[in-house]
Amino acid sequence: MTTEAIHGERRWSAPSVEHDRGDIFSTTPDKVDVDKNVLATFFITCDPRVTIDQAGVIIAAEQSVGTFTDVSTATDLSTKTAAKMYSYKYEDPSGSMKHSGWVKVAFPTFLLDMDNRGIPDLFTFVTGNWMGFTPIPNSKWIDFELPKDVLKLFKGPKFGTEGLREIVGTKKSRRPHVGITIKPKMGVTDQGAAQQFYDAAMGGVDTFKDDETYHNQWCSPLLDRVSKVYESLDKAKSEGAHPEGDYMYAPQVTVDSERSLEVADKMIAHGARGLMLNIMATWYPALRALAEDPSINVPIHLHRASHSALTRHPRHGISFKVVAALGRIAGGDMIHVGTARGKLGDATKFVEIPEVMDAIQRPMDHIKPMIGVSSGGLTPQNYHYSLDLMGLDIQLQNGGSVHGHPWGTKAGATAARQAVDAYMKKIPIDDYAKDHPELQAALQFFGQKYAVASAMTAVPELGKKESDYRHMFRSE
Ligand code: RUB
Ligand code: CA
Repeated sequence: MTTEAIHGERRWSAPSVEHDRGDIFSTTPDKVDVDKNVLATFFITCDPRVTIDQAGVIIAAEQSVGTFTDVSTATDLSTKTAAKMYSYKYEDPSGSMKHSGWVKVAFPTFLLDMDNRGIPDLFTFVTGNWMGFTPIPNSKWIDFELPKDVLKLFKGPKFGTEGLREIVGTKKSRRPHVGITIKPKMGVTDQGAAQQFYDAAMGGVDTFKDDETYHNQWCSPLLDRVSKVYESLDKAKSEGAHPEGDYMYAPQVTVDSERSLEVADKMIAHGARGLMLNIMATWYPALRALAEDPSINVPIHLHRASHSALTRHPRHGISFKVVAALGRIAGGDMIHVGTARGKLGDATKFVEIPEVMDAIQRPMDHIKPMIGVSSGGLTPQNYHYSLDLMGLDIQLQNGGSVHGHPWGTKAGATAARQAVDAYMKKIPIDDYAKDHPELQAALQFFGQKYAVASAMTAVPELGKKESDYRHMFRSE
């Protein structure tokens, strides 16, 4: 006896390995109304029983009105409420390998409640259950587009690239900003942090921030530190440091969401003119609450510690491009995007970083562009890789390279600014270093120390080419 005989007339069935309801859950690109659908691109690898177009149908079904079997409760309304796979492409262009590739799915906006549920709703629909599906063991969310009406619900960055340049005083020069992080990561007192930043300011650093684990330390209470750091930066300014503009120190406001506004308000009352939030730890609601609150009139620096747990696997997870673009929509003014070289750099970054920069800086209606923060084992010697890849609207975020300079923090900061000047003047850094002793010392010190590491990251892993990584990031 068939299932239909037992249950009566079949109205419609959810696609699964056995069923295929492309008639309900798929369409063609020309039939997708971009004003009425959230579009998402995934790179997937399927069980050999399933081709990627079937997988696209499975995704669209599970994330809208399908389940693993027929259900007697399905109505005509259910069939009209379907998400649809509208495009797919096999990874192997010859078509002989049909089990991995790109699928694009359109989620009708009437399914979502972005007005009230915002980005959490987007995640629930777009990544939902299906990324754990047995027939699709690997999947990566690599891109998305929101209709204009949905984008209008978000305010985006209050400051963005131009607002930050206004504060730092670089609207004319258009040079990259030089940032500094407290080091060591932990165990620095509030007074110690203030001293580090004073020295860095005297050497020419523009912006200052906590490290990702440094927050309200027993040896450095948050609010005391905010006051002390700003006193030291004001002192540096009164002594002639940073004549171009203002300072921005972004102390960390990565706390439970319901406390973020209260903590931020206190920080601002103690003089904070910037905030740092680890978007991966709080996720988007905390950011949006801060960014869209009228009382928070300072830029928000987005750290991303722990993003690799989600973004690093080439075939599974969520691309950092998606994470960063949502950070922009939710109101971050600057965001870590990595380095091509240095302790976190590898050949994948040469492909990934331009994609991320495009996501945070391309025109997007009223949503302002962000500054990309390049960080992780940066030294004056490897700045140019980041600058070539990312352009000038970036912040070169230093830690070890400045505090680890053989002559100390002030000389390290001076060397950092000299390296930026050399780049802006298009003078080879070794030539520029000849009459800039701090830079010369930095190049010698870090050149010897990291020659092996730099050489390793300069060579694509296991003989692979950059193009071998494209599928991780490109929509195709
Ligand atoms: C940099 C640092 C940053 C991470 C972030 O310190 O601590 O938090 O590198 O990396 P240092 P990313 O300059 O001493 O390495 O920007 O890739 O998220
Ligand atoms: Ca750090």
